[in-house]
Amino acid sequence: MKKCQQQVPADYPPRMPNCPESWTAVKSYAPTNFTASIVYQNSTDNKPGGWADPINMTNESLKRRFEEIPAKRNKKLSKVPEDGVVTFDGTTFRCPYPTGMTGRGVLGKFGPNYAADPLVTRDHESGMQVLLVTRADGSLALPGGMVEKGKSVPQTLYDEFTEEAVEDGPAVEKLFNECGQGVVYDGFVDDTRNTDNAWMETLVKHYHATPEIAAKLELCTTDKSEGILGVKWYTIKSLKDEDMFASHIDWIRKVDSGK
Ligand code: RP5
Repeated sequence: MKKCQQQVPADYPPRMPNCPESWTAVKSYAPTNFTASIVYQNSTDNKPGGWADPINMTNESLKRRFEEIPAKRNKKLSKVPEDGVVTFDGTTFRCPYPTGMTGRGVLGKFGPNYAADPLVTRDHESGMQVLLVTRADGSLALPGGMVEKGKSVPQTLYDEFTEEAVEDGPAVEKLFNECGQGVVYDGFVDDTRNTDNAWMETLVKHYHATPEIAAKLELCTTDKSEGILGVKWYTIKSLKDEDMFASHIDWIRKVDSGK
C-alpha cells in the first residue's frame, strides 16, 4: 500500500477506511471528499492570478493550464483510459492509485501538480551523504518545491535549493553548473496530500558536490522558507524509511554509491 492510500496530513479528514490497493481491485468505493478552503480562496475565479485551478474547471481552462506546463512534462502525465475524473482532449486523468479521497485536498491543480527536487550529495568518511531539510511535520525531505506558473524546472530546482537549504552564492552556482549528474526520477510522488483528483509529480535532479564545493556550501540557519525546521547532511545508509517524506527515500537510494 502507498502512503497516499493510508495516511493524511494533520489538516485532512481521514481517508476512506480499507482503501482498495489498485483501481482494478475496486469493488465498492466511498471516498471522502475534501478540498481545503485555502484552495477555494486561491482559485483563479475567486482571485485573479491565484495558484489554484478554478472551482468548476472547464476543458478549455484545463487546456490553457496544460499549455503552460513545459512541453517535455506533457508526455509524463499519468493517464487511465476510463472512469476518470479529469478529461482533456478526450484523455482521462486520474491518480494512478485509488486514494480513498476525492476533491483536491490542499493541492491547487486538478490532475498532476508539478514539483522539482534537487538531490545534492557529497562524499564523506561515513559514506555518501545527502542534503535534507526537516519539514514542519518532522519528516526529512529533499529541498524541493512546486513549479510555479511561468517558472522553468531548472529555475525551480535552483530557487528551492537556495530558499530552503543553502545560502545563494558562487558555490551554489558552481554546484548547479558543474556537478549535475542527470535526472534520477520524473513522475508520480507517493505524497500524503494526494487525492484521486489531484496528485504530486516531480522531476528529481542529482548533483554530486566535489569536496571543494561541498566545503563552501553554507547551510541556511534561518527559516526563509515557511515550514522548514532545519537543514543537514545525512549519511544515506543510516536513513530510515519511516523518517522520510513521501517517496524521497527511493530516489536517494538510487544514487547512493554505498561508499
Ligand atoms: C513532494 O512535495 C515533492 O517531491 C516536493 O518535494 C514537495 C513539494 O511540495 P512543497 O514542499 O512545496 O510542499 O511531493
